[in-house]
Amino acid sequence: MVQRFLQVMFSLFSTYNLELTAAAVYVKVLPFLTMEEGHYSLPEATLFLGFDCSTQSLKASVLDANLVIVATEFVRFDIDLPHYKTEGGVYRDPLINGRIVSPPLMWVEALDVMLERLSKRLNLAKIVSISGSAQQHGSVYWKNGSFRILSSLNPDMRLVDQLGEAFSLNESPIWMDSSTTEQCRKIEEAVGGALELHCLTGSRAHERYVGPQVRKIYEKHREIYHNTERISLVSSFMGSLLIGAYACIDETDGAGMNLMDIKKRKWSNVALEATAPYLEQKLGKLAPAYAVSGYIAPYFANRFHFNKNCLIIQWSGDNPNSLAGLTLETGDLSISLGTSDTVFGITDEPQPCLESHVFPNPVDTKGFMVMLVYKNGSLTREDVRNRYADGSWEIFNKHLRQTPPLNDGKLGFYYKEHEILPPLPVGFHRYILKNFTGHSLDGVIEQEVDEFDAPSEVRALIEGQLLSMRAHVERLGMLLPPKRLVVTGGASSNECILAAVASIFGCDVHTVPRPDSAPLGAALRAAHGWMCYEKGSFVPLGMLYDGKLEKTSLCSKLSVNAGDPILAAKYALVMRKRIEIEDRLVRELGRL
Ligand code: ADP
Ligand code: XUL
Repeated sequence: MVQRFLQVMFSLFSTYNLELTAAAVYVKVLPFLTMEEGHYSLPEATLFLGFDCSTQSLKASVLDANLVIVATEFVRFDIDLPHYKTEGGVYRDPLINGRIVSPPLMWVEALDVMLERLSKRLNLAKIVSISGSAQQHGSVYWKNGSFRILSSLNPDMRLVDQLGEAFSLNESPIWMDSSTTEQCRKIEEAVGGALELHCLTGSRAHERYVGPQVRKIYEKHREIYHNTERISLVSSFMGSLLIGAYACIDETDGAGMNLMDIKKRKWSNVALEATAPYLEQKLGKLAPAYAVSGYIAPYFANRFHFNKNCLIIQWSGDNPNSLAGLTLETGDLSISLGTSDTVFGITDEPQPCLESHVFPNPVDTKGFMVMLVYKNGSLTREDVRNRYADGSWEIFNKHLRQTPPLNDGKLGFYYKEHEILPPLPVGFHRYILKNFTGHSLDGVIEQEVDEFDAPSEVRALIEGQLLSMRAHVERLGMLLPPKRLVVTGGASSNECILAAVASIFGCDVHTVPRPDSAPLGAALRAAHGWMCYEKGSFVPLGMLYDGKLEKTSLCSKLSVNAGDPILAAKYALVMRKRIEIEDRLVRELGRL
């Protein structure tokens, strides 16, 4: 009875946008949390599930009560769901420059397939809470009247067979999209400039952010805008499926929209007005990452035998969840080498810098996460691998081993996609630094060339990507070398790339047991949200693992020792030259 009452309460809270805090509806219906040697112990035999709905796949990691991974699973969009005909999980519009989208129904079906797979391997009834990560900035448009479909799912049918008509836009703009440059400039102008918008929302206007995307839909497809009752981020979309109601947008992921007042963690009227009318009602409320979104919908309890008490904790972005899974502290830095490359850390006071993205700290009630983002990450490395290393990571690594550090002065800029940082269009630019001795830049001149030999291409790509990161982290004023540098994401399994990170950053490089830290972080946040719910208020995340980190799957290990400091100093010189060339390219070709 109590359970049913709470489910109804949660549905009502989500539907009518009432503020939902764990404390407000706190009733103890789950196993107890106990305090032991400075940390909280989760109840024996409980499991915590974390998802990551990323660009190319849906992944899952399951943690036990000791925070040890007991299962992982993934559904690859191109391979496991070939009927959507995506490439790398996306569609690139051949007619509209920079338009990159994904079908939201594919994410729905991926959840069907994922749960079918997990239910064959695990007793899902043991899962007490679920959270998730998703690619940031993607947006989903629910058609007027879709709440009814979402809240009355039939457990005898798959989700995909019930939600086909739920969207007013069947192709969701995603983080790779760069088709809204015009809207970005108009929004910045309306709020008083790029820096003003950065100070207000945490970022200048970015093409992939939801605000510019919504403004474009309002300007160009007004009927779609008016036929939309709710706009979700990919994160809150997936959370909505699990609770069978519209989930709030998480404050951290919500900062990636150019719509939220970063200091107040509330929608900003100024930014809303600069974007589109009646927007706030379509967005619903914001909620902190540790909050409960609701109980799992009866659909999942009936179809997959989840416990009806299973809590859904707010989903967040993949980068914020990685930060959680890597247990980052102030002074640490993480490099994530996934489909996108990102560099992020935590700070109390972010510097106003137009290149950075500032979000509320995803695992605390105060402080900020600061991040740099590159669109040309793994897919560009794959492209160069396919062109110059026969499509093989082994040959790619052989090229890296046989070329000297600093690449004999060969520098490359590889943009297979329109880049975010710097804002340059598609194109490859290659230079050879003449007269470079490694001691100073005096007399060094760059000569543009068409192509290098294959091994040098590979080294120029990797060194170029990492030098850019080091240079822009320096511009941000973050601690370098960091206290701890942790590398994650698919390419962090490549030891040659890790060795290049150690040489260029001149510090030790750490990794975590698995390269996919986003689903791991989500599973940890599921446990954290459950713990806060149990306590009836926010509890620091560290209370889950302080003093026992090394016994968990969260513990990072030293993978590569710091490179030679003399070499790191030489890289610093090349980095200065590279930034000079980059600034010039931006002046000549950039989208500003
Ligand atoms: P996502 O952003 O979709 O979560 P992942 O973190 O799962 O991406 O990373 C996927 C990418 O990892 C692939 O596109 C692939 O290029 C890259 N990858 C996998 N193995 C290697 C390797 N040995 N060397 C370099 N990159 C790799
Ligand atoms: C972050 C960003 C990407 C996506 C990739 O701002 O755009 O890292 O989150 O999934």
